[in-house]
Amino acid sequence: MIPLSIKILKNLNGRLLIPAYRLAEQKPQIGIVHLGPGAFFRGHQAWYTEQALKFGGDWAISAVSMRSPDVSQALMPQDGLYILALLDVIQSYQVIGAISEVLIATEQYPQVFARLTAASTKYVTMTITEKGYCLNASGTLDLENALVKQDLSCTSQPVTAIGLLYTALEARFQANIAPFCVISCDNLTDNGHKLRMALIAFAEQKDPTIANWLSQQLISPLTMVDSITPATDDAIKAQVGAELGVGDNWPIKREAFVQWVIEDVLPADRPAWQQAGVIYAKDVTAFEKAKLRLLNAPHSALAYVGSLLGYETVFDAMQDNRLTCFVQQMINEEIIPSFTPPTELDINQYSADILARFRNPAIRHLLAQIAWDGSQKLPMRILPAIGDNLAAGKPIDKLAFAIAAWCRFIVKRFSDKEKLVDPLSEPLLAVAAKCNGKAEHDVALFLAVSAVFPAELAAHTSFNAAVQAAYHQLVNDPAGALLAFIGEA
Ligand code: CS2
Repeated sequence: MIPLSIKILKNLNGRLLIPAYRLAEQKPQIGIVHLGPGAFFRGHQAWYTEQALKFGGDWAISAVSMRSPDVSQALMPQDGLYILALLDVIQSYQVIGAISEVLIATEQYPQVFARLTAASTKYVTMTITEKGYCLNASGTLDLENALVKQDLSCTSQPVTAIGLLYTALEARFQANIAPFCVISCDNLTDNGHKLRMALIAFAEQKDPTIANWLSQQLISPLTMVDSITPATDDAIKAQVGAELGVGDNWPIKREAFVQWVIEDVLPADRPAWQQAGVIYAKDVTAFEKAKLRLLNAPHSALAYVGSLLGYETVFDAMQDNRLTCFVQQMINEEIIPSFTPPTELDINQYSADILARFRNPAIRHLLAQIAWDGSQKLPMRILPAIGDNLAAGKPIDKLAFAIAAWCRFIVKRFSDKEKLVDPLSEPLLAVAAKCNGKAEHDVALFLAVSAVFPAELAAHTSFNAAVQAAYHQLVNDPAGALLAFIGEA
C-alpha cells in the first residue's frame, strides 16, 4: 500500500478526485485558521473549502488543535492530505488538500500566534464543540470557569479557545490589523452571536478599548452546519486501503448530504464557498432551529432511549418500530409545533429526509458518540423546544421522555461502572450515586444540576411531572415504557 502524499497525487488522478491546485506552481497561501480539526470539520468545512479552492484564492487552511497531537501526527507526514469517503447508495472518494499545515496550540504556540495575527489570515472557523465556548446556562461566557479565570489572570499562553482568539485579536488591534472574521460551526443555538458576545465579555475584563473595537468590527455570522460524520474506525481505514490501494493515517467518512448556511454578513473577500454550495441567508436562526430540533434532538433521543434498549448504532435503532414510532410522534406532536420554520423549507419533507438519512445502511454511527456530552447538547437541542412548548401550553411528554432517558443512561453508566464522556461527568455521576430508583427523588437531583437546567424550567411543575412519569416507567422496563408512550400498551 502506498502512503498518501503529494508525491503520489498524480498517480491517483483519474481514480478519484484530487486537489490539483496542490500540484500547481503557485499554491494557495493560508487565509483561514481552523480551531478543532476533528472529523466533522474535515468532512464538512474543509470539503467546502476544497471545492472553493478550485476557483482560486489564498484560502488554504491552517488547522489548529488546542492540545491533541493526534491530527498533526496523522496528517503532517502526508502533507496535510486525507481521503474523504462519501458513504451512501453510491460511494465515492476524494483526496482533500485544503489543509496545508496542522499545528498544536500547546506545543507550537508561537506558530499559532503568528498565524492568527498575520494580516493574511482573514477567517477563523471553529468546531470546538459546545463545551469549548465555556458558556454558562444562560449562554454567556462563564467567568467562574477555572480555565477562563486562568486565561483572564495570566499573560502567558492561553488555554481556552476564547482566550487564544482574544490574545490574537488584541495583538491585531495593537498592530492596526482588522480583526479576522470568526465563524462558529458548532451545533449551538445562536452560535455566532454567543461567540461574539463571549469574546467581547472576555475583552471587557481585559481591556475595554478592545471590547469596544470588537463590538464595532468583529464579524461573527450565525451558521447552520449539517452532515452526518461518524468517527473514523478501523473499517473505513481498511476499506480505503483495499479499494484505493492507498495508506491513509486518518481517512474521514460521511454521508453524501451536506449543508452549510451562513448569515449573509461576510466581507466580499472570501473563499468561493457559494460556488461550492454554501447558502448565504439573512435569517439563519430559523434554519438553525430546524436543524437542531429536527435532526439533533431526535438523534439525542435515539442515543439515550436506543442505548437503554441495547442498540449500538443509529441505523440499528431505526430498525425498531417502537423507536421510530416514538421519534416520529415526538417530531409531529412536539417538535414541529414548537417553532416557525424557514419559509423556504417544507418542514415535513425536511424531517422525513432526515429520518431517511438515519436509515443509511452505509453509515455506522455509534449511539455512544451522540450520547457524549449530553449536559452540553440537551440545552441546545431539546430544552429550547420544551421551554417554547410550555410557554405556549403545548405538550412536552415525548421530549421529557428523552430527558428521563438521559438521566437513566447516566445512572446505568454509573451502575455498570462505565466511563461517562461529559465535561460534567463528576457532578452527574455524583447524582447517579445518590439515586434510589424513585422518580420524584432522582429527577429532583438531576434537575438541580443548574449548569444544564435553568432554574425556571427546573421548578416548572408540568416539566417535573412529565420527566418523573417517564423516569418512573423507564426504571424497570425501558421497552415497556416506550410502548406505553407510543400508545400501544
Ligand atoms: C450528532 C451530530 O453527535 C451528535 O451529537 O447529533 O454530530 C450530528 O450528526 C450532526 O450535527 C449532523 O450534522
